Amino acid sequence: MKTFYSPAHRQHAPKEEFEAGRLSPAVEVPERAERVRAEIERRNLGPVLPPERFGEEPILRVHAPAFMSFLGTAYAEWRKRYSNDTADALPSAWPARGMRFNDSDIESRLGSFASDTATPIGAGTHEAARAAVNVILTAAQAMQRGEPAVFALTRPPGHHASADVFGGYCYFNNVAVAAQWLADRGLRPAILDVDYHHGNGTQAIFYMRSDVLFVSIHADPSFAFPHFLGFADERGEGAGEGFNLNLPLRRFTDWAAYSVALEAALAPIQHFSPDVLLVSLGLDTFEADPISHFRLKREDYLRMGEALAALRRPALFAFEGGYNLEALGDITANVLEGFEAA
Ligand code: SP5
Ligand code: ZN
Repeated sequence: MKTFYSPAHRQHAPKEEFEAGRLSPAVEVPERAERVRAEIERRNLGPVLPPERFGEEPILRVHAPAFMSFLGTAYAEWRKRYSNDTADALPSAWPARGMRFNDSDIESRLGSFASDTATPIGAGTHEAARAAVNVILTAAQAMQRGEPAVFALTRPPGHHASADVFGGYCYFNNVAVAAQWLADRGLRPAILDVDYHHGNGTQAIFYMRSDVLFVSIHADPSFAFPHFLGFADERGEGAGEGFNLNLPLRRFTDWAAYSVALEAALAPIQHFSPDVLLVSLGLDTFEADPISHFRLKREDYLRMGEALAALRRPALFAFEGGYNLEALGDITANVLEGFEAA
């Protein structure tokens, strides 16, 4: 299987996130993608290839122009405002209920476009996020040209970003941009999101649409991030009704329960009959993930890959979350290898 990868991701190297009442070391760090690339090379899973450049246009098919330009200039504006401070940009105030929309300065723009305090914008964040989009679009192009399966080693991740909101370590929604790019070329995409956290951004982008199916298996938002979306009664709206499926699971879910949910997720995908399956591949369902609470073991990821292969559809795997640096390469490669072996 071909892997698409750009070293530009390293320019996004957040040091800290504000979480659980304190600044703590960032978990969404460059080493994540480097570990995965190293394991893919070690196992000889296939060539690791650089992305092509696709420009802004495919991003603007999904993201709002004001959001796009905000991400392009946010760090420079932040530096100008706090010239002696080298800290990454983080919001500290939001337009909550009863307040007015305002985007007249960098603080109000950060509050207007951000959903949390864990997604810093640093000097290289925009460049890295753009490279991740180029990585996944190059992978999508390979699918369009007939590749049966590809891996887009996207970092930063994307599934928490909506048309005009960044958060959850995500800036541009890589998978949504790729799905739209494929749909624009007459292909029928379905998205399966297996990250521990609900893919709220992806869901929001396609919620009113029947041309892109979105299915997500994740920790129940009644106790897990993103807290405000991802419940089972969210089934799509208008033309999109019935084209959104959420399968929230309890704390400490193991493979026995997870695999039942996975089969339940695959049935509607089979019925939708997509030309391409995009997998938002989060690996934070691992038993020793530092921020999550499922209990999948290393070998379970081989089974996951095999289960996905049973769909007999072309598949684009896109890297999302997963924070256990020591296991990340192994469990990611297990999914890809399980898929190829089946
Ligand atoms: C792409 C992705 O996986 N984003 C996840 C963002 C989750 N951010 C908040 C997680 C809160 C977890 N709290 C655990 C306490 C450990 N300090
Ligand atoms: Zn996650």
